[in-house]
Amino acid sequence: MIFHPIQTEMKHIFFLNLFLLVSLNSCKDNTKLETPNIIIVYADDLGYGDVSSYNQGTLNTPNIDKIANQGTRFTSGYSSSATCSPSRYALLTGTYPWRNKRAKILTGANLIIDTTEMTLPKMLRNSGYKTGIIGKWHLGLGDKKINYNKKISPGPNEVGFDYSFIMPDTQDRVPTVYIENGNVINLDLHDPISVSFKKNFEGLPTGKENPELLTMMWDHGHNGSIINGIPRIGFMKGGEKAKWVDIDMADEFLKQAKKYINTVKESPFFLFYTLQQPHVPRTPHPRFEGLSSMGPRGDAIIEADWCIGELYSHLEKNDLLENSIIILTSDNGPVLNDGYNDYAVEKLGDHTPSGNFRGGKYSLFEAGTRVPFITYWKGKIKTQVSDEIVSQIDFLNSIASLIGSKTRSKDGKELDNLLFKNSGTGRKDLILEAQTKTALRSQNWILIPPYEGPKTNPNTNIESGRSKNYQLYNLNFDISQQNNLANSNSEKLKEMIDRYQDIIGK
Ligand code: NG6
Ligand code: CA
Repeated sequence: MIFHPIQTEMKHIFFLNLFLLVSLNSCKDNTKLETPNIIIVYADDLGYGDVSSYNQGTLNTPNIDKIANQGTRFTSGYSSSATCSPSRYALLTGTYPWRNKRAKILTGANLIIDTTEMTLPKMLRNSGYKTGIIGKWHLGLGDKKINYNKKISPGPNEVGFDYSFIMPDTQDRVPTVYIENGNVINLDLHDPISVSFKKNFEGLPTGKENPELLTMMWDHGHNGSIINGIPRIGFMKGGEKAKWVDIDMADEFLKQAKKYINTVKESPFFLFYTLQQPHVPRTPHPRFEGLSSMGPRGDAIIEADWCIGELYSHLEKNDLLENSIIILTSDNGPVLNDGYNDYAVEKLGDHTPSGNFRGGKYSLFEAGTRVPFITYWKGKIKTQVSDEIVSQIDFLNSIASLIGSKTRSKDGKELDNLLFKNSGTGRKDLILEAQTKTALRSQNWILIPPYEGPKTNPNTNIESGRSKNYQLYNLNFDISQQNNLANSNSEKLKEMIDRYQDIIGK
């Protein structure tokens, strides 16, 4: 039979349709081929008890609760470290931070992720995703002395992100400028930026010498350059037009996040939305002032909660909720006085940022790393509470497994069933880290090996978790780690030490 041109075209359409039908069906059967958008909302220093759905504190976070109440809320979800840079390193690489000597709190440092290392955004990009980070970075920039007046590289764009709009380190560290794809926003070459963490630039005021210029007083550290009335860590000169406005930071990151979603929504995308709240200096926009009655720390959490609600509505308006996984968590536990006198301690009232847990940010005790941890996927993840042990270090492997990528990291587990499919079990063991010291959680037991150093940091008033003796706790009966069983249960102690040494390789 001879086809006329029009018939030939119809034949093509017929076979094309048949092909599409077959491939669609095979997609349906093979759930591995799902490519939902991945959005990780990463708060900075948000405590387990700061989120009201965890039923611990007195703050109200209705927008996070709405997501938690339609998703899986993990009660044993961990960050990999009790401080920021190591946690972020582990989340992105799936490698324990104590394996990388440079994964400590960074100040003006160079990039600590090797550009040849596998990362979550690289894995996703290799699988056809657009990848973007908006918010705090704090993983270092460049590979030699950073020149902020030129394109800065390597940075997020060299370790897997197609797009980056970042605050380089923290809100309390200079330079107080945003960097988009390696370029300082609003850079004026007639007013170049210089940065030093050693000494001040001649003639410029500092928090230490000019307290009369401050709108927020420092308590410990934080007495370098004054920017927007706030004294910072380090010294900065120039870049007047490029300096961020602290009270607008949350709105700026949110605006950029929405803009990013609008740009990439036609393809699968990964958005790492890394909020700056409630890290110091806490500078909620005036419209949130007073809403918590806990001063700037509480107000900043209300502001972060609002941002999360706005992001959710934006996804909803764009019909993206069914096809987007939202993960909400925090980089480390809470701290009240982290260097500024902002009344976080005085105005706390009955609120308990650490929940029932002992310690806080910087601590080897539970509150250092046990954080809010919520997964949401409309129509897929059920409303439930899970007590299984999960860690941010598992994101890379779990997401890879979910989307059918073969990439795996060194230390992550494939917990995609548990995180995204309402079934499966979590980890048995997890190494916890705080300021380069490590501990082991194994099932419901905690082992903290002996460490030198102060028991409590006099500035933050947080217990470090360190002791000259072994500590052994059974979280089943002692969630607040009050009864050290190291002496009374030598058998368990030995088993835990062996397990710890097995993993840590000592
Ligand atoms: C500490 C800062 C603290 C905070 C922290 C980093 C002082 C005295 N303290 O060195 O304020 O910036 O670094 O926090 O300077 S993190 O959440 O990014 O790890
Ligand atoms: Ca942090």
